[in-house]
Amino acid sequence: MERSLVLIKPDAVQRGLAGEIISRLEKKGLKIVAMKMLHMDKNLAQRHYAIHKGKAFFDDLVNFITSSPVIAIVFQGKNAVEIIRQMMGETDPAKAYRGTIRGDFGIDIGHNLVHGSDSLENASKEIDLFFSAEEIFNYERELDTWIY
Ligand code: IDP
Ligand code: MG
Repeated sequence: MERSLVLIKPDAVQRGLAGEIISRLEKKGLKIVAMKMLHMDKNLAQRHYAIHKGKAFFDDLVNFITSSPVIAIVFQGKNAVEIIRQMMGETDPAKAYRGTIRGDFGIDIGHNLVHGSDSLENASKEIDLFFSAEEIFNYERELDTWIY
């Protein structure tokens, strides 16, 4: 089963949208296997967004993601990476379809509420940045036999 790292970003936590976002992903059938609240420091932010270093928005992005606590979650499920990207919607909420998290709740690209890994390779790297092996749970859910 695939795993993906989701961050409920500072704007979503501040706006009281954490429950709504987690609920959407849970109701889809994805399983939470790790979760924590943390205030990201600059070092973690720069490592998490290393691929964007040098871009015009990099400093704003690091300042934003470290401005207030986030909730980090590992979701597990078949095609979890792609399903979560679809449910998040386009990076720019103005272009994101209604029915997606960003399309329903966001307006500005700098305040797009949620992060989700964009590939299996990056998911693995990002999960390792936020969680130790002991913080990720292996458990069975009875309802998985009704999802798969
Ligand atoms: P993603 O979050 O949809 O994967 P990325 O291109 O990986 O989008 O960009 C990472 C984050 O950087 C975005 O979620 C957004 O918060 C921010 N970002 C991306 N492009 C811009 C921009 O042009 N202006 C301001 N912020 C941006
Ligand atoms: Mg990305």
